Amino acid sequence: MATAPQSFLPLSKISRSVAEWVASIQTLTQPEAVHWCEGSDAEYTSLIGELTATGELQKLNSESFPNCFLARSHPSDVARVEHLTFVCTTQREDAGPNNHWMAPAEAHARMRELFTGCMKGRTLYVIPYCMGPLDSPYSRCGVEITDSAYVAINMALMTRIGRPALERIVRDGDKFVKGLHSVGELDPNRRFIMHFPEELAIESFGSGYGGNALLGKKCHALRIASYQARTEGWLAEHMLIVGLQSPRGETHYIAAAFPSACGKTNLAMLIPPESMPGWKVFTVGDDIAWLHPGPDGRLYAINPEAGYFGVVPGTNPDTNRNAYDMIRRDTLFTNVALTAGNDPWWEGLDSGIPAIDWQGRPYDPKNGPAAHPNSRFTVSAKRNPGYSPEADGPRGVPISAIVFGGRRRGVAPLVYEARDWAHGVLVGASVASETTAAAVGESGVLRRDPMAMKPFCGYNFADYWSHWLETGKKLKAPPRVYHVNWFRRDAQGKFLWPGFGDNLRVLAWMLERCAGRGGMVETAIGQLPRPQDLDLRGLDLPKAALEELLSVDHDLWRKEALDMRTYLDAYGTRIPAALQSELSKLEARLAE
Ligand code: SAT
Ligand code: MN
Repeated sequence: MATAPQSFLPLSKISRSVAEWVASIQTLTQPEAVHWCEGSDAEYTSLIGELTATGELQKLNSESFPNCFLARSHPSDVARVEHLTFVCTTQREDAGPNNHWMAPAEAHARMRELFTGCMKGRTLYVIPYCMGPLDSPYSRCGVEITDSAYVAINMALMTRIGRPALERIVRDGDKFVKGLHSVGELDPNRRFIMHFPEELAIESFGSGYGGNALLGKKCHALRIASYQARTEGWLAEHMLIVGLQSPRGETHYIAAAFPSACGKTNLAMLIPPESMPGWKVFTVGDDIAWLHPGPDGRLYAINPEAGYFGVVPGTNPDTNRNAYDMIRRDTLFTNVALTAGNDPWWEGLDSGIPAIDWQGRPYDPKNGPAAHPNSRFTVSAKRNPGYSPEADGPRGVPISAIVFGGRRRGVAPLVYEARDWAHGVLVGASVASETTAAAVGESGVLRRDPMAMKPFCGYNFADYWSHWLETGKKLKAPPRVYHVNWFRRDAQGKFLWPGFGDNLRVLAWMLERCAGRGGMVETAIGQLPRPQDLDLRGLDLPKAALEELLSVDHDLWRKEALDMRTYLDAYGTRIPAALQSELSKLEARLAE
């Protein structure tokens, strides 16, 4: 418990180990000033004021977008940089073929050189944060040191920061993740995001953008936490958590993993179609889930975050009414365009005209989209009209179904159900998806992205799949496992499924299955709904489209299984035998 006198202590006096670490970083980076973040509203307002004064933030039209601001990042600093992101374990094999690896001593030496004196003339911000509700046994804390006030205000919206987090660190016995960040000179040639899972440490230099710089998010809550989760017996996953209340009044929670920029925020905030009256949707989280086997043998989830860092383009009243309303106040926008009236503008909005593009130039279609395709909003989850009252609960929510998905033109049907947990692990491990603008590199290239964790798993995937299989054994009532593909296209390249709110039709079938009611047909890849098993009332979907969406082409799937085998081979003998055997069983079923 936090003791009353601590509330009066200066932040620098609450935890001796945090203070000592801060002092050592101060010596290394030589900042002009040190600012310990309290986490108060007044502090947020004053940081915003400072950033507006320097021009790093621009106030938006305060009538249409009250308390909203625009940040423009350096044009070469607009997404995560996977090729510069490293997992630094003592043994190379512990990082696995899924990660870039560097020996810890070499990584520390390189980063030391970059950090030496890098904060001269700047302010060092100390941001104590708690990932998860402050009173949850499942939450874990960290401290981010940064020289970016933009990072500080984003962390204030995205996590629980300040004094209460620091008090929790003391209650945790001074155990916390040390995250050191500097924007440096924003030079893409002097940019590294290093993770030291064995030391619970992160060192990030040279980028001010999202997942590279907000260290509580991908760096801590996924890469470091996945490693920590394996040793402690839980799972840190790239999953949204959504509660669905059926017209019968039953509420079930689903956790769903999709790669970045594949619609997790939209699914987490889904608006039921008018033709499905009586359904209610509650958001617990939109990006990350920490999953724990609970005392009753079910799997429980908390959202370690407290806000959303969502993709802006495409957000409009038809695709996501709640998100559209949510970001009309108290929101930070990064890399969107502006109208002449100083409103934010992005592709997919049905009103307004862009006047200034995301780089601050007069808008000219010759320069590409007005808003960057990976432009983002940062907003507190409390602004979401569908925010679940359970999201702040310490025990988390019980998960009935786990969903994996990717962005695929073909092969994967609209939905299928795994035969059991072990088969579900293969289904998750087989996720493949076309790349998006969330990471630097070519978009639209198909790559394997197991459990949507390719960029985020802090250790060897082979060990990670073993851990998944072991976790299943601890569950008396494991969630059912599904795979979905909202992005299947016809021969002309047109999407076959409307997506967005209509995805509820697929989720509703899953819940019927979980309740032991939903119908299905057995196929080689798993169980699929028959057309009559889906609630399609009010949806104008051509019969041929539905048939294609629910089809399983054995020739294509044999190729898929072969490709999966080649992919798994890269992991050598560490691959769990149970996963190999699930793949062999799939191959045998496809050969029949
Ligand atoms: O990594 S970010 O936090 O910038 C966003 C994402 O890729 O999901
Ligand atoms: Mn994500």
